[in-house]
Amino acid sequence: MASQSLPSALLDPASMDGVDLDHFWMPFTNNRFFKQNPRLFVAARDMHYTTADGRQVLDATAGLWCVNAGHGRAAITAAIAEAAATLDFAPTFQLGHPLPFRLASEVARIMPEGLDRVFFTNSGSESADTALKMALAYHHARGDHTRFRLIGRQRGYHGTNFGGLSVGGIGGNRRRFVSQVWGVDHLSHTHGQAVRFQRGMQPGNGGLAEELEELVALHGPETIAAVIVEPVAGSTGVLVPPQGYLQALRDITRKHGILLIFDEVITGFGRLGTATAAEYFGVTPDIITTAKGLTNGTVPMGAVIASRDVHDTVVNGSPEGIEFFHGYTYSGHPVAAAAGLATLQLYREEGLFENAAALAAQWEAAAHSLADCPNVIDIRNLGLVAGIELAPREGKPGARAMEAFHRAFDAGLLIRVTGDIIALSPPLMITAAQIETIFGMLREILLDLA
Ligand code: PXG
Ligand code: PLP
Repeated sequence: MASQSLPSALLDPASMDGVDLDHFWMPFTNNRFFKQNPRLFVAARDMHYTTADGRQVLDATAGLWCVNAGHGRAAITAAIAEAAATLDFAPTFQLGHPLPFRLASEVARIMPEGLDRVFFTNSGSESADTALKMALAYHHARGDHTRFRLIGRQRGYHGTNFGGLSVGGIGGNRRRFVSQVWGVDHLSHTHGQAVRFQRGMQPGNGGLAEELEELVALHGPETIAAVIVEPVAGSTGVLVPPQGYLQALRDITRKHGILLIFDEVITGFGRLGTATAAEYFGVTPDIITTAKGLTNGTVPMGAVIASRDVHDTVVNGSPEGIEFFHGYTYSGHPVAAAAGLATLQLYREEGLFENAAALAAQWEAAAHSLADCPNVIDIRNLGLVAGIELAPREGKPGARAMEAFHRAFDAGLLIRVTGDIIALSPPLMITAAQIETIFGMLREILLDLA
């Protein structure tokens, strides 16, 4: 029965037997360095990973901003196993099954008032491209055929597919891929150089949102379909918006008939202590994109939540037949939808968003306690997110933070670095004591780092 014993040996994540590092071309990785210096996790439970050499590593990043309920949660893994055993796959093109309908209702329940039509994807990148296409479809259905421009923001991250890449504003991700979506423009990012070590939101909007009026004047409002922003920019290194900025964007987009998209792939599902950043800031966009925390990172899935108006305009305003020519084989996949249902239930039962809100002030104080460490040039925070910016080493941008990352890993702490910025975003199940541990360990590392 060799054919039956084979899979479990292959699937054992705790065994390095027969692992060859050559074939997996790793994403966003220095492959040549990694394969000389591999760092592997083999298990995870609650707030900790276990490494291949048997050490515990405290997860200060919720994996990649996605494991909001903590690792290895039994209710979620049981739901996944049951769904896989009961209905492994069923199409959602012209057919259906109950799970994505149930999950869509549960997602709609925690979205801002009026946003209750849910389109499923498999990632944040697909969510971004889906939202942009929805915006184009919306204007088209209204007979507004000249609105094709999409506006993003410098330093924005909306994934790596062509749409999200085009509105995104991270040069390194874009430069080698010349064939991008046409007609895109960008707002300035929101990081005021003058304001450093600001706790929470930056004061004053500084006229940043009003730049949108300039783009409207430049291109003509009748050519602009949508503006997409992360309410708090995550991937680029935690940029918190100034007070009033998002509301001003809302006012200007509404005035000109432009749709506003919040990319909440990171901020969605409790990161700021509320279900969405839209709720946190009290500003309701027309479309919200999510992924990551929707399934607690267990099964790939994203969701794009549209306003009733956007949905009804596209669905009722299209000719007979398919209304929106878009979708993925796995949109509403049963195993992912089951994971999503169990995840949302866990967030609710354990009050995890509330826990994040309750700990945000302590998190802020602990993060800013690092202000006196050498080479720390800025600290930013909101909810359970913090960015700690280090001065770059002369001629070697990113090297200092990367060394901090390696030292932290070896000391038993998982942090995330982007350029010379350390980004922290722990599972929302974190305790007050674990917050002190994270920043205590970071202090030791920073004090010792040249
Ligand atoms: N939008 C936003 C706002 C994101 O943060 C995506 C879209 C793309 O999601 P997918 O699932 O396609 O990766 C993201 C993802 C980091 C890091 O280290 C951030 C992301 C992904 C991986 C690493 O900051 N954000
Ligand atoms: N490429 C080919 C050749 C396909 O047939 C399909 C789907 O049928 C895709 C890409 C898209 O795959 P997905 O629906 O998983 O995004």
